[in-house]
Amino acid sequence: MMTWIHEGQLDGTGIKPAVVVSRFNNFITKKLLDGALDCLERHGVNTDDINVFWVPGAWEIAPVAVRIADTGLFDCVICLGAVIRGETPHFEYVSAESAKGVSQAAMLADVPVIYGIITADTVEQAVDRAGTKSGNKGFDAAMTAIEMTALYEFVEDMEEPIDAGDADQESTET
Ligand code: INI
Repeated sequence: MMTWIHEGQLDGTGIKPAVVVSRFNNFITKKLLDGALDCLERHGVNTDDINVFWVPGAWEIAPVAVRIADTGLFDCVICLGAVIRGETPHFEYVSAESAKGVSQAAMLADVPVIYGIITADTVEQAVDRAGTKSGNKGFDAAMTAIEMTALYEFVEDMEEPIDAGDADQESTET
């Protein structure tokens, strides 16, 4: 008896990522983008293979992400934005709908669509998550994208039954 464990490897060699990033609160989103690009490049992604798409606000991220995924030209789509609570209920709508939209895009797309939108009560909290106290959520989203791209590719190529000959680096026998 054996159990096969499958995990995507953190190797971005050869992958073609798209990044969708919103301009609203761009003092934060620029930092998220910097973090994402840093992560992609450190994990072997070729700079020339990265495409960045700017959109006005978090609301616009998911509709663009769906269309980008549908082109079939990219291996993953990384969504970056910053929704910061203000005095109006706008925050609730924008944060909830942008999260729902990215989730729907992820369900429908053939490639991973990764959620890297910060929702914060204060500017300080957003700053913390964009490269200061709490790391950089853009970097984290890019890391997730690399892992999920490898896992999707592995799952797509899987055949039944799995035997030792089918195993590659992503599979570990326990
Ligand atoms: N867009 C954001 O990305 N972050 C916000 O904090 C935000 N707030 O709070 O209003 C925001 N609003 C704009 C929205 O995303 C759309 O661009 C706009 O409503 C046009 O569709």
